[in-house]
Formats: sequence, structure tokens, C-alpha cells
Amino acid sequence: MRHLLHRRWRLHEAFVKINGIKRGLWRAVDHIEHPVCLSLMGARLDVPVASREVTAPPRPSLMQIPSHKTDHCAFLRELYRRMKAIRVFEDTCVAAHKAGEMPGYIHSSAGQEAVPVGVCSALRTDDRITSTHRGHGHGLAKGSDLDGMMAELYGKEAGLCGGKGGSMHVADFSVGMLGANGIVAGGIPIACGAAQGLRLLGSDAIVACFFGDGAVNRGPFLEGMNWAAIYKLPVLFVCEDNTFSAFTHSSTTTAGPGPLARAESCGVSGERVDGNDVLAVHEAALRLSSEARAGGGPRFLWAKTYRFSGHVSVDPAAYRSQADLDAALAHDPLALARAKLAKAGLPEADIAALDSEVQADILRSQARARTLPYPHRAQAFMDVQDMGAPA
Ligand SMILES: Cc1ncc(C[n+]2csc(CCOP(=O)(O)OP(=O)(O)O)c2C)c(N)n1
Ligand SMILES: [Mg+2]
Repeated sequence: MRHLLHRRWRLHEAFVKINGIKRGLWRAVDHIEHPVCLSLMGARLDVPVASREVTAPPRPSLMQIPSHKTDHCAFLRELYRRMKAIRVFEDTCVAAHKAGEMPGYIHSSAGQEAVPVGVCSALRTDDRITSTHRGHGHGLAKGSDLDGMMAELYGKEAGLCGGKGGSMHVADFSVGMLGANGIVAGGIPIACGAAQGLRLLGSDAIVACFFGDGAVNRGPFLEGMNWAAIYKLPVLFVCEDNTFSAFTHSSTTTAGPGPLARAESCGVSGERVDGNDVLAVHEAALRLSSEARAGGGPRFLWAKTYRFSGHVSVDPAAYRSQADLDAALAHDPLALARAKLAKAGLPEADIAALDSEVQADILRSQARARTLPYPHRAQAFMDVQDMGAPA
């Protein structure tokens, strides 16, 4: 009897894990026809499953960057341009939210730009990423259309998700961005499922999984590390350690020597990097993602950085001292990238022109978004659920 109960419990545990993983599978595969995918999703094998397009045809993407080796200055210019775009985008959206014209909550990633830009510039267009509640920068770094992202945050029909995802649930499958996520650590099982799906399809694409330092204290972190290690999945786990978990300094809630040691305890090797140095992040991400792509199993990147803003746009961040913020601002990743670009030979006037160009692009995009229509109410249930929606 005890033996039977134990077996039932093991089956239940496996079911719970598969439930999380299968969400990632759904998002990863273009045509879910593999019998293993189908059965993991609980599908009836005798009933055809509607295929689900997740990769759009290639379009000009931010992944198309000049070569690091042959044109170092042009390469740095592109990294800087992306970082600047994220910074201005975030600052613009925070201001718009405070002014009451942007709905929802806005979690700014200002101060953290070197992490998504450094990682995504090491990825291919067909590689996937998973994101967090602080996901605008992840999408923009992966190549999402600026106008589509802006319109989405304004809740407009022309947005990347038809205006129904908003800041915290924006996804853009056309560039492999599998979605922002309001559940801390929620992207981790999705990344594992996506990687497993890619493996089943015989693809050599990988999944870069972004999550915060707060996520390492949640159960899905351990489950994800373990699952990815056991199956040697092609995942690059990226811990974007911005020093805070919501309103709390993470050092007061996280035991032990840090995220990398936890990953290593599951046999997932990796590196710690200065998350404010975009070049260092890029190089580490390139090394680790190449190993994961070559079948070496999951890898881990611990990128130490700092969040300049409050947790959400309306948070004054009174829980930290001005001295701490000033120290962080002295290592502003954008200023560091700018200095590298100047050192690589781009004249100051050209950098200033680039700054103005980015600024103008974002203001134009915002002005456009303001004028666009909201989704029609008849669309309210479309793409939200496939059962119970009005005909
Ligand atoms: C499962 C879960 N618990 C709690 C929350 C509330 N919450 C939202 S963000 C956050 C902190 C996350 O910290 P971290 O992972 O470091 O990400 P950061 O906000 O620093 O980018 C918390 C606790 C949540 N969204 N999901
Ligand atoms: Mg954090």
C-alpha cells in the first residue's frame, strides 16, 4: 500500500513539472507535430493539432550587427545605440505612466541595459529568450520593433500583442521573445520547455533565460536548473542581479555565496561578470552560449548590475541611500559604453548625433502611439482563451 502511494505521489510530481515545461514547449515549436510534444501537452494523438506559427519570416533585426572582429568601432556603436534606445524608452515610459497616459505598471530597467544588449548581441535571430516583469529592454535588445513595443505599452491595437499584453506581458515571437512574465521565476520553466522543444525539432538554436536576483529564491529556479542539467538543455540562464528584489536589498534575503554557486550545485557551470560592462557581458554570453549550442548543456551567467529607478515607476525607492545610488550612477553602463565608443574612435559629435537620433525616434514613436486606436471591444477575448469566447 505504501509502495503504491509513493508511486502515485511520484507520478503527481512529474505531472506538476511537465505542466510548467509544456508551456515553454508551446511557445518554442513552430509546428507541434512530434508525438512527444503532443503527449506532453496532453493532446489526443488521433486528433490533428492546429499548428501554431511562432517564427515570422526574417526581417531586419538588431541581431544584424557589424562584426566585433572586423569593425570594432561599428560594433560598439551598435551596442551603444541599443543601450541608449532602451534607456530613453524606459525614461519616456516612466514619465508617461506618471503623467497618467500609460496604463498598468511600468518596471524600468534603466541602469541594467548592458545585460540584455550584451547577451542578445551574442545570440542568433532564431534563438529564443524568456523575460521577466522588467522586460522592455529584453525585447528591444532582441530586435523587437520600437513602434510595436511603444504601442503595446500604450495598450493600442497596433502593439506587438494587439495592445492586450501591455508592459508586463509583452511577447514578440517574430524575434524569439517568448514573453515578459509577471510571476517571479516564471520564465525559467518556460525556457526549459522551449529548449526541450527546440531539441525535439532538431534545431541548434538556444534559449537565453533572463531572471532577477530575487528569482533564485523561488522553487522554479531549482527545478529549472535541475531539469536543464539532467536533459543537457541548450539554455543560457542569465541572472540579472540588479541588487534589489522589489523593495528589498537582496543581500538580506539570499543565503550563501550567490546565484552561480546554486547553479553549480546542480552541475550547471558559468561565469560571473560585471553587468555594467556591455563588452564583458557580450563576450561571456558568446562563450557560454557557444558551449550550450554545441551540446554542452545549460550554462549560467551571473551579471551584477544596479537598478537606477524604483521597483515600479511610482516607487520613490526611499529604502536606499543617496550615497548608494550615487556610487551606482558613477558606474552607469551607458556612460561606460559611451566612453568605450569614444576610445574606439567615434568622434564626440557623431556620438551626440546618435544620441539625438535615438531620442527623436522614441519621441516620434510615442507621438504616434498616442494617436493610435485601442483594440475594438469585439476583440477582447481574441487570443486570450480558446474556450468560452463569444463567437
Ligand atoms: C511568485 C511571485 N512572488 C512575488 C511577486 C511580487 N514581486 C514582483 S517583482 C518582485 C521582486 C523580483 O525581484 P527580482 O527577481 O530580483 O527582479 P527585479 O524586480 O529586481 O528585476 C516580487 C517579489 C511576484 N510577482 N511573483
Ligand atoms: Mg532584482
